[in-house]
Amino acid sequence: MLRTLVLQAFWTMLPAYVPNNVAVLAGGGRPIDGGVSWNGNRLLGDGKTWRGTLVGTFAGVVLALVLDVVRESIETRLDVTLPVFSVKSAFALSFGAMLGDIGASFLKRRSGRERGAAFPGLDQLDFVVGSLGLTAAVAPTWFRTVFRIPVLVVVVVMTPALHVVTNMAAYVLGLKDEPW
Ligand code: CTP
Ligand code: K
Ligand code: MG
Repeated sequence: MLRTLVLQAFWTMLPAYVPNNVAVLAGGGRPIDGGVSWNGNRLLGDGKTWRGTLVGTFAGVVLALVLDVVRESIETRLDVTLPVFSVKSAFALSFGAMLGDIGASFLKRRSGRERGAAFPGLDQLDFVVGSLGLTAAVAPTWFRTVFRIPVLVVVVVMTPALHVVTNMAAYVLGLKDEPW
């Protein structure tokens, strides 16, 4: 029961987990805010770039479509029912995750935090809120079918833990400047 929920939650959220990590690898180039400041602080900062956002979003969508292709064989192997991603849901999960992270940087700058500063809680959940929010908005029927309450609960509990572990790993591997 819990095993099924964890597998379903993880599978469904993979297209939301991957974009921000790909952005770390792909980032660089022109910042989205074009260097503009507001009340003495950058609008978003140099850590939110067009390239990171585009490549990250694209990676999430491609991943979802690959998951669709391998779904049936994984279902048989793991004896679990897994959701099918539509292009719309794939895009919303992926781009929503990037939007949530961008929104968090906007809030960090408004509270005077420099690029890279930690904002515990927000750092771990920004992309979940963005991802679920955008998906609920643009693919409401898909959202209601896939994100049943128990799945949502597992997503909200499991994601911060996964976020901490993956960012720690990226930091140890020298891919990220800070472990959050
Ligand atoms: N990145 C990017 N575009 C994004 C998100 C991330 O290019 N939309 C890249 C940037 O190189 C960024 C790195 O991924 O520095 C790490 O992402 P993150 O930790 O979210 O950014 P920070 O640099 O820590 O900036 P912030 O304080 O605004 O979160
Ligand atoms: K972040
Ligand atoms: Mg950071």
